[in-house]
Amino acid sequence: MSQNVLASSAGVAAQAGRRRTFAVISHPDAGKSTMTEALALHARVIGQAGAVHGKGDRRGVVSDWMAMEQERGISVTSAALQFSYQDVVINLLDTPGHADFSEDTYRVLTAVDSAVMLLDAAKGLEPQTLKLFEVCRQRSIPVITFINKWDRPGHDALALMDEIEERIGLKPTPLTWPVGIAGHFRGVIDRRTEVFTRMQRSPGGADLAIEEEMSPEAAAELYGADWETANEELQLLAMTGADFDDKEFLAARSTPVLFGAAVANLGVRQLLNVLLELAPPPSARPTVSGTDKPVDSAFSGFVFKIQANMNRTHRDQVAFVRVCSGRFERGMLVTHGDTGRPFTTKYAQQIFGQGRDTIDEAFPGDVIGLVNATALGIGDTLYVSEPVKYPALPSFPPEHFAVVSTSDTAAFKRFRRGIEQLDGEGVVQVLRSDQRGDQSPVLAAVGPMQFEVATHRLEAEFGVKTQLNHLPYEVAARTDEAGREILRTESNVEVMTRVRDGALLALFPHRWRMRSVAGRHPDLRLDD
Ligand SMILES: Nc1nc2c(ncn2[C@@H]2O[C@H](COP(=O)(O)OP(=O)(O)OP(=O)(O)O)[C@@H](O)[C@H]2O)c(=O)[nH]1
Ligand SMILES: [Mg+2]
Repeated sequence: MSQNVLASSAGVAAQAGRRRTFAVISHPDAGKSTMTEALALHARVIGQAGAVHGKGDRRGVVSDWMAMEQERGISVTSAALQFSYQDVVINLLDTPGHADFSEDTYRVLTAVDSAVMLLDAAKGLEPQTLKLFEVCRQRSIPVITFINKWDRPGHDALALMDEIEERIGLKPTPLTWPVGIAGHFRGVIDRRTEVFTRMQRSPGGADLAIEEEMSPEAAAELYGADWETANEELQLLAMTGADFDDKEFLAARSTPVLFGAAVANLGVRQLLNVLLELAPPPSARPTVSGTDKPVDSAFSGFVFKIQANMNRTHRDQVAFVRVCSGRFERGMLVTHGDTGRPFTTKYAQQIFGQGRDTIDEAFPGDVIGLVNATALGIGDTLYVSEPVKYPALPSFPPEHFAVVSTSDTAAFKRFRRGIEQLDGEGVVQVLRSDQRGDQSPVLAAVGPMQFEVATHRLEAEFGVKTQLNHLPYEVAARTDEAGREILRTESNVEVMTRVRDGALLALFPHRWRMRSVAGRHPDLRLDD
């Protein structure tokens, strides 16, 4: 299904220069997985969109490989795809839009050099769009905006530009401009070359769009009022100085904008070309010591995701590593920064949704899958020669808590293994309570959908039916042994140990309850 695209020869810097590593982000349902598929189709990796399972069907989306994703038609976990296009190696990360999975999305954003933000033309800016734009701004991640679903009725194009500028404070610099309002998509004018490309959905929509460059006269004749409106809008844009500026884009102060419809492959080629032309290749990466690690120094990388049981024939655990510097060679002995132990990388793979191929080498920007790397945890650094440590990955305070248990005593070993696995992947956090004992671990989540994924996977992958008993807590704060003693005197408060790192967490029903307890015990340590 996939091809090994990691050609050798040229030096590391040159190899890094031909990588584009980006995440596709947005509010749920804006079309990220569809766009992922469309981009891969375009690069001719997949013969036809959806060809993996059934024609043009949403279920065929390669990046939504998990059973639950296919059943529900939503992404619950991020997925990596690698493919080559022209002379460039693309590492694409499709992220889940739902806020409950935003920890995963934010981790992915630490592993990319830019992001493609999708906006649903009919919905404009949605809550998750705003949050994600803000994260990108804080982290100085350049964002390319794609106004999607232009094949359906939606907002006015200029109004969308105003919304981006006013509500996000990011200057939109459209690279293409649509002819025809949302729902009457005729094609786009390239603002830099002024060339109009007429676009039509291929019959059935599962193949590349049919494109045709057309002279202004022919377009005016064919599209009359639509053509005139588009040209008036272009004049307005020119007057407001909404022109692309490389520096502003790379500093995450402006965002190039394109229009299209991923489901019909309209505007996808233009996006791919913009990614090649404008998205930044990997560059020197900040380390905790304060210095930046140059891409052409010795190999280093970090784990940003762990995922097990990706398909029935590979029931193993994969650690996803973003290569930050140097040349990676399969089998090379690297140091696991967090333990100082040597780690052999015999089973290195290129991941393509659920599929995978052995790879022999990789370069900065690439995402590699290390199979059965059970010693590795999320956020761990790997390197050769000079020690290096990359910053810790963002983690969110949990706000939902539930006791998970199984009445199937014969399955208890599998239950334990499953819980450990989900903890390692960060699907949920696992807490241990002295009162409740080992049989009844407590799951902690940022959002309740994480619980659904956890119980679904315990059943599907470990064969254990479980029950959840939700706990009436909404806030967790770090405390210490002395704090545990103090809190024994308080009702409606429980202290539990986070299994992953042994941290003691005090759970409160509300923030005000936490404040009132803290007020009564000035010596109590509580950090949230
Ligand atoms: N009309 C139209 N529908 C689209 C377009 N792109 C995607 N869709 C549809 O929108 C729905 C959601 O698409 P997805 O690709 O799953 O959206 P997503 O952003 O990956 O969703 P999450 O991963 O759950 O956040 C599906 O029914 C798609 O077929 C488009 O350009 N036009
Ligand atoms: Mg998706």
